[in-house]
Amino acid sequence: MLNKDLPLPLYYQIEEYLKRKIEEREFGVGELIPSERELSERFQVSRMTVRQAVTNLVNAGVLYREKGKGTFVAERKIEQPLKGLTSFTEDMRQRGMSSSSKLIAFEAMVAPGEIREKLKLKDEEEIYCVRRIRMADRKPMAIETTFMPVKLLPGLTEKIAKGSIYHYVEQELGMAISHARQMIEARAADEEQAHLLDILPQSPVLHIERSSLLSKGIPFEVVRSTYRADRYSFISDIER
Ligand code: 16G
Repeated sequence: MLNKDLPLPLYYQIEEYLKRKIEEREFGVGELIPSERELSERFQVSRMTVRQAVTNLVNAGVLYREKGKGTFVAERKIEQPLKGLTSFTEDMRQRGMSSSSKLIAFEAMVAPGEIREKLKLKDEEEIYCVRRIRMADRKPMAIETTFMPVKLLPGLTEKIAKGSIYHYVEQELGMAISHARQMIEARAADEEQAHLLDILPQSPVLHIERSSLLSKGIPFEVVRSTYRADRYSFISDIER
């Protein structure tokens, strides 16, 4: 029951109630939750209040709506620790999920200015531009555009790019990946990203830019990724 004397808004208390039911698996993944009418009767609140709670949970990726059908429990988000320089393939394997990639672009080109600077290349040096949709258990999670100097990975092929690039760099080429700097920011999906990620345009996404170095401080990749914010959260442990 809701406590009207608490200084917590009623919609917030309903959100907590729904989250608890999901955690206790009373409402399982993919199951329909009670309708707005049922919830407003159960809690003796207006449908506006219920709608606010449900909308907040939809925006947080806990629930999803299907037109004409109702509101359902979403799969749990992938919680990605922000430590350890890991690859998508490793991250998925660690979770017992399958990883695959849809290759949407693979080309060699002269590096555009900004990328050239980040990869510390000379004017005419070429890069590979690899664009992949990264899938976990066959569902699209992220779009990743990777720029790598051709001179460091001269034998890169489409087949390799469909698998793990980190595996290729370390196991096949014997180079050590050692360090990366990463920036994460919130964005809204544009039409193309939404189409590729199977979400609605303007849905929240996480834009990540990673620059990675090999052991001697040699830059080997700049990666621009767009992650589905309803499927991913990034977790860091912090100490004081
Ligand atoms: C991760 C990295 C990406 C890297 C890729 C290699 C982020 C947020 N993540 O997706 O930078 O290029 O792994 O994965 O940038 P792979 O070895 O499976 O090809």
